[in-house]
This record gives sequence, C-alpha cells and structure tokens, in this order.
Amino acid sequence: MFSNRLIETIKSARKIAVLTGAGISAESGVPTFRGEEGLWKKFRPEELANFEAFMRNPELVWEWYNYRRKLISEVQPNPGHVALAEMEACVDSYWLITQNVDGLHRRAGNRHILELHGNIMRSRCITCGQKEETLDMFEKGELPRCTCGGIMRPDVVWFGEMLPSDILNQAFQAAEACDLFFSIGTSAVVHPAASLPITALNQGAFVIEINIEPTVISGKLHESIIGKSGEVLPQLLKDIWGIDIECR
Ligand code: BV8
Ligand code: ZN
Repeated sequence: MFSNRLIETIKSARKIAVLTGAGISAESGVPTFRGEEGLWKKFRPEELANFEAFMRNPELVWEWYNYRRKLISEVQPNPGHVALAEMEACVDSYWLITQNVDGLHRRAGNRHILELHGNIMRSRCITCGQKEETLDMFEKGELPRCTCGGIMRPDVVWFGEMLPSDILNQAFQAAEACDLFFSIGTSAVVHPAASLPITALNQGAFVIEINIEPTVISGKLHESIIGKSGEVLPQLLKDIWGIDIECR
C-alpha cells in the first residue's frame, strides 16, 4: 500500500507532529463540517459558530452544541484515533495537534494533545470566565448560568475569535521542530491551523496528508494518501512499527 520511500522516511523520523481535523472522527460517526452530510450543510457557521450569533440567540446555539455533545458522548474513538495514540510511543518527540473539539484523541489514549479550538464538553462563563466540564444538557428555555449569574457558553473557539495563544504557539513550535508532519482529515481551509502543514514544509519536514479526497494543499505536500484515516493509519502502524492495533 505504501512506497518504500514513504516507509523508510517514516521509519527514520524521530520527531513527528500530527494535525487532525473533523475527518479523523468521521468513522466514529461524528459529522464533519464541510462534507456532504456535514454540519455546515444543515446549519450555517455564521449562524452558530460565532459570538454574535450566540448573543443574538443563545438558546439556538446551545441547542446545536447539546445536539453535538449528545452525539459525541454516544460514539467511540475509531482505529484512526487508536493508531495515533499508539504512534506516540514509537518516536522520541510527538505532538498531536487537533482542530477537533470532540475529545476523542484523549479517550483513545493520547496524553499530550494540543486542542486548538477548545473542547465541546467544557463550558465557560461569558462574564467571569469560570470554566466547568459540564455534560448536563440545559433544559429548553433556561440557559446554563455561572455561580456569578453570567451565561455559560461552550468553551470552543468560534470564527473571529483568537485561538488560545499558548496552545497555538506550541503547535507552531512543533511544526517548526518536527522532521515529519501528518495532516489528517482536514480540509485545510480554517486558519491559522491550516498554516501548520505549510510551516512544517517550509522548514524542511516531510509532510504527508491522509484524506479521502485531495485538498487545497495536497499539491504542495510530499505525499498525499487518499484513503480513510481509520484504515490508512492502522496499516501504517503495522507496516512501519509492526504494531497491530486489532489486538488492542
Ligand atoms: C482567528 C469551533 C484571529 C468549534 C471552528 C486567514 C486566512 C483566511 C481566513 C482567516 C485567516 N485568519 C482568520 C481567518 C478567519 C477564520 C477562517 O479561517 N475562516 C475560513 C473558513 C476562511 N478563522 C478564524 O476565525 C479563527 N480565528 O484566526 O482569530 C482573526 C480573527 C478574524 C480575522 C482575522 C484573524 C478561528 C477558527 C476556529 C473556528 N472554529 N470550530 C466547533 O464548533 O467545532 S472551525 C471548524 O472547522 C472546526 O474546528 C473544524 O475542526 C475546523 C476545520 O475544519 P476541518 O476539521 O478541516 O473539517 P472539514 O469538514 O472542513 O473537513 C473534513 C475533512 O476530512 C475533509 O477534507 C474530508 O475530505 C476529510 N475526511 C472525511 N472523512 C474522512 C476524511 N479524511 C480521512 N478519513 C476519513 N474517514
Ligand atoms: Zn461567572
């Protein structure tokens, strides 16, 4: 399935950085944003994933996030997540950078994860900033409130909002330091995350994309593997490090 050049390159890598997007969770049953059945097909991001939309209609935005939280709490990590968790132990330095907010990498066993866009299971007070890991779904008609009385929002990064600077800095340091960079299951259109593979490329890392279809950056990268991450990643682990996650 993989060329000798690819196998040798991955085998000789000592510092691996991985960027994942919604595609890595698709085989778990979590809809992507821009795919055919994507979340953005039913809802427009402008109406939901931004602060103005939230202040205009917090109930609608909470309804959407509760729908996603419920869906995510009922799914499992897939073999793609498990393979990325196993890969962490195969190299000296490993960074897992995700745009996803579903927490599935942590459930699959990765420990050191850079969550660029926050986490859907966490809420934050818009008044005092207090955070809490809440899973309770708010009842229609009343909004989750903080002890200070402020309204709670999902603790995710919306369009037009800054990403957590310490996490973003660590992600760019990883892209600068790695000798191998994987871009997995992302359409590479959302910035600044989409700049990470190119940052790695520009400093001389070998950059591999895994996606079910070409993306806007495929032509710039060393290798673009067309396939499902839940199938390609376990095969890579087996061919390169002799690890069979089926036995996990
Ligand atoms: C910011 C919230 C400062 C949580 C999300 C520079 C240039 C251009 C635009 C901008 C720029 N800088 C800022 C912007 C504006 C904007 C932006 O990038 N807009 C884009 C759309 C043009 N960025 C921002 O606003 C960011 N903030 O930069 O602040 C600033 C502010 C204003 C102006 C300037 C600077 C904040 C971005 C974060 C937004 N939050 N989510 C939530 O509710 O989830 S975005 C959302 O998109 C998710 O986080 C998601 O992870 C992310 C990226 O999408 P993908 O993960 O790639 O998912 P997608 O569906 O697109 O693709 C899935 C892929 O998987 C597909 O390619 C598919 O083929 C593939 N796939 C499917 N199945 C499989 C598979 N692959 C493998 N295997 C499979 N089985
Ligand atoms: Zn508060």
